[in-house]
Amino acid sequence: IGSTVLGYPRIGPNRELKHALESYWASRIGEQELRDVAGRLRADTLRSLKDAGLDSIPGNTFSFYDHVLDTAVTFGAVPRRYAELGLGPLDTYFAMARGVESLPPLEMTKWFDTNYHYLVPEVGPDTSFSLAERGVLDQVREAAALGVPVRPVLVGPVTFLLLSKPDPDAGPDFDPLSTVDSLVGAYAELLAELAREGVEWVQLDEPAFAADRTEAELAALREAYTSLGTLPERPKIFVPGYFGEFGDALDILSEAPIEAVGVDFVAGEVSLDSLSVLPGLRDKTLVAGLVDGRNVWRTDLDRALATAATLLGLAGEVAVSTSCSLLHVPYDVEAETDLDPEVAPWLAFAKQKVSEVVVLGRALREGRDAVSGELADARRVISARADAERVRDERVRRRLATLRPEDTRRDDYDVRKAAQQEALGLPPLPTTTIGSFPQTPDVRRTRAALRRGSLDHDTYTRRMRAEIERVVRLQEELGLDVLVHGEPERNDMVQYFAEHLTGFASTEHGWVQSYGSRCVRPPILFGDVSRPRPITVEWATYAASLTDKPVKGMLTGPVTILAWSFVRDDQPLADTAKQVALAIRDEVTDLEAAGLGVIQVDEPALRELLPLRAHRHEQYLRWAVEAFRLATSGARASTQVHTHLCYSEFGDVMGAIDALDADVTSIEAARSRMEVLRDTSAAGFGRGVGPGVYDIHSPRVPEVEEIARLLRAALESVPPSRLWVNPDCGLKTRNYAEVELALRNLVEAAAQVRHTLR
Ligand code: THG
Ligand code: ZN
Repeated sequence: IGSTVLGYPRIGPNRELKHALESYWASRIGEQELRDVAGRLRADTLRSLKDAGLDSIPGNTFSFYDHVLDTAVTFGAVPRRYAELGLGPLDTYFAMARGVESLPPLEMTKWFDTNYHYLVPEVGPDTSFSLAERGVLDQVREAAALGVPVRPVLVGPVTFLLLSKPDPDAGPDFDPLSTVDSLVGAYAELLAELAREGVEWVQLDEPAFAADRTEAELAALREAYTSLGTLPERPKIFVPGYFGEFGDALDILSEAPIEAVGVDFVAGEVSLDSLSVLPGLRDKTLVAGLVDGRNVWRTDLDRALATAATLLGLAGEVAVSTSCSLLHVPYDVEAETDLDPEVAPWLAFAKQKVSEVVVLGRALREGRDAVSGELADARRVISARADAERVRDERVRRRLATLRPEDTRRDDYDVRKAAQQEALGLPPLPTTTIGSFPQTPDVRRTRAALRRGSLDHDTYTRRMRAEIERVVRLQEELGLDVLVHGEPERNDMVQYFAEHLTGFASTEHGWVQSYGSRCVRPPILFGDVSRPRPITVEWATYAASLTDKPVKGMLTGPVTILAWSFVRDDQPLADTAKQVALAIRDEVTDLEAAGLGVIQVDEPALRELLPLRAHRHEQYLRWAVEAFRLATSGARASTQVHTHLCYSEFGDVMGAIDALDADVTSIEAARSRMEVLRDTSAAGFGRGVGPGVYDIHSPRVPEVEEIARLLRAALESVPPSRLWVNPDCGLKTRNYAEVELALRNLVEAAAQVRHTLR
């Protein structure tokens, strides 16, 4: 394998795929035009990987929407309700991804601890796996025709089943993993066809084994690769596990009849001792993931080579790669013309990371002298970054060093509750929204014009104020109790704050796929963080000046800012979190001083950063909770602190949510029918809680009676004095027509249920 990468971005250097997909969905272009764009993107990727000099080039890295969905379709796991729509193959695929009018899409959830989302396959006792779709083979042939033999990449069969959920008709005890033999049989069919096509290597990713796994799951891994390894007709098999330590899975794979295993040396704390006791590795290729596939810093090549050198005696062959797929980083630093010139040389995006892997591969094969120039270059950059004054701000460090325990503690909740009731005078079951209102094309255009410099600042402010006024009037007219300004000035809740804090750099083209055609541009957190001046105060106070109702100030919490940024790797995440927390704390203080009596600090990514291995949970949750409390504990007792969390899997972090000590917590719950409330009461949660009663992920407008029913269900576990009424999440992706109707129903439902309380 020599030098390789585990995967590559696919949205296009200028988001060509996004634009083509959205045009296709809007019927502005046809299927052939979409396929042509896709073909050109694939060809460009192959050419650039080949020209860079990689020894082994990954194939099948393209996807129209999601690679887990591709795997499901490849092996025939298309739920009947989608097949029965009678659409062509591509539109059936998009129906699973996005839904159609009559049918919601498959569930979507986070890909391990990343900000990428995959579609959750459904598997039942009747799912019959087979090689149902031959797109993988098409991509292999297409690459061969371009003179680029590839190593097709697929999600491995065991990870695929571990990411799947039982289909709606499966019994309560059904475990998707029980179908592993049938799925492995389908993979075997594919492997045989790939071998006949002349494919030398195939890559089957098993990242699910970087998390804790049961004996039964490990046994399934052993059986799957024993069975695939002993097939009479197959390519060589390479199985990487990434996003953490491969652990027991590595023992199993080192004994399995396969040819290569991949280990993540960036995210995983891999001890050489643990590798040296694996005799099975001695006749295998160990693919060392030495270049960080998820972050944007230039690699310390000397250190990577030192690690590689220690591996040489342990495996039959040592190859080098990225730690995981490059899907999680942008394409090319060179495309950035506005990057901070001191920071730019410290960075490597996908294209630069490919070059780093190539250099490492040559150093291993030909000796360090063959690449001495490149190594010297990297050394210079690494030491420039380490010594840069820009990275350190002594005032920030002094402030952190002098923090006291009381800086993360507020008054007792009883005291706060009384003070807030006095200050705000809210009714039982108060109504509010999560913060953002629909982002109209007009608002987007205004922001873009300011950025381009084609709109002066005063006109921009005037237009934003007009939008805020519209949103405030609408909320007053609807009769909501706690209003928001609607966030028209924000593109993305993390990007916006990063643009206003020191220590962050922003990119122009650094898009990373979040799901389907949707992308984010993670900011780059390179140095000590501080807040030079107030960020949101101007907008929030303007909104407050328009109404007698309480207005809620809206901030993003430290954990979420870290989770959705590229973070520095030169100090513990916990320290970086504290710095961000102090910056948010300053904003809380200023909002409060400006008269805002309610302040929300969102932490939608709290669950996302939870480490994959349970033994690391406690430490993570400790600093995550501490950072939130540091951000919010400067607030007076009479100031009501809210937080908001997305995604339903809260079970693991319920204790931590409680420990945030927010006065009010709003959570996604509409789709899980208030089940989440049982978890909150089980965790002894004793403060305000707002289970979402309007699912904003769907265009459907809930009826009054439906919302009232949810509220009555909620009242079974939460007393009326603590229950809030709000949508599931921000409204920015919806349109005003839906939102107005839904909020009207929400206010009416709250009124009806309030009435029955007397
Ligand atoms: N911000 C960031 N990460 C996120 C979310 C976010 N991860 C989780 C979740 N929210 C992902 N959801 C979305 C929803 C919409 C979009 C992206 C991620 C989206 N992006 C625009 C697009 O692709 O056209 C671009 C947005 C922009 O102009 O900045 O619509 O909220 N960081
Ligand atoms: Zn949300």
